[in-house]
Amino acid sequence: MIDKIIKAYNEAVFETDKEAAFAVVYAAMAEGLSAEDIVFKVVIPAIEEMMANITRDPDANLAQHFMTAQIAAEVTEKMLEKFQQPPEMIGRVVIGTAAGDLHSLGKRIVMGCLKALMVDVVDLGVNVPPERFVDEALAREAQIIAVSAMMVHTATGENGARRVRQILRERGLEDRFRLVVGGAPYRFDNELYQSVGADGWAADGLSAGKMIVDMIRGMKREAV
Ligand code: B12
Repeated sequence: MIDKIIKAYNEAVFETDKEAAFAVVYAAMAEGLSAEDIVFKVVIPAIEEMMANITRDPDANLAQHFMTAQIAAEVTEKMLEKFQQPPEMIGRVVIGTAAGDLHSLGKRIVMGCLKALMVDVVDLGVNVPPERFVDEALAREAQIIAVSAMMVHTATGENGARRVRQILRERGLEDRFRLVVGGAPYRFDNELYQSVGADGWAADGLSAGKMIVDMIRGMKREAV
């Protein structure tokens, strides 16, 4: 039964048909599949398959990429309400696009993947001043500050991740938060994240989600 559901869900996602994806999910629940199985056996593998397709085919359709994450986030949010035991959220991320940068699609894909991986996400939007990343991370008790930047000057400039790192240092908050970055400039130069003072980077939404989950788990282990 599960194979049939996975196939139908993947087809709906491939067609970027959110309604069809939800119809598959609700039909599967009517047949007895649990909300937990839908998230962990259907939704997350679908993101993995889409990312694998994109890696194989650099011309893969952006709409499919985007909608896979969007549908994953929405299905996960609905399923969380139906989990038998309230799921333990792994941690919290504040995410935004660097000051001066209005590109939002990559960030939204990362958010979709994080939600499907049980990470709470606070979306600060686009064009976010560096001080706000830090203030919100403190106010929301996040573990991770995530800065998306699609342009070279917003990735490397003085008002992006570099400044966030400086503020963390000035306020003595470096032990409290990890800083992660992503976006096209980091894909072209895999060492760039270090020169802007970040603790990590990832090339796509799913790797971003997994890196952040590992980082939060590491922080929790260190705190024990
Ligand atoms: C779509 C797009 C736009 C759209 C944005 C719509 C939107 N709402 O996002 C619009 C039309 C608004 C736009 C505007 C501009 N754009 Co534009 N845009 C693009 C384009 C074609 C695609 C970007 C995109 O969405 N990629 C798809 C997503 C899925 O990929 P991604 O963002 O890299 O995200 C993935 C990973 O990087 C990672 N990731 C992303 N964020 C994060 C964060 C973290 C923490 C982690 C871990 C991972 C991670 O996971 C994501 C999901 O897998 C790129 C070209 C390109 N091929 O990259 C140019 C591009 C980025 N734009 C560019 C430019 C110059 C501009 C403009 C200045 C154009 C102009 N003259 O007005 C303006 C800038 C406006 C501004 N101030 O921001 C240049 C930047 C050049 C440079 N070297 O700096 C590019 C590279 C085009 C080019 N070749 O010249 N743009």
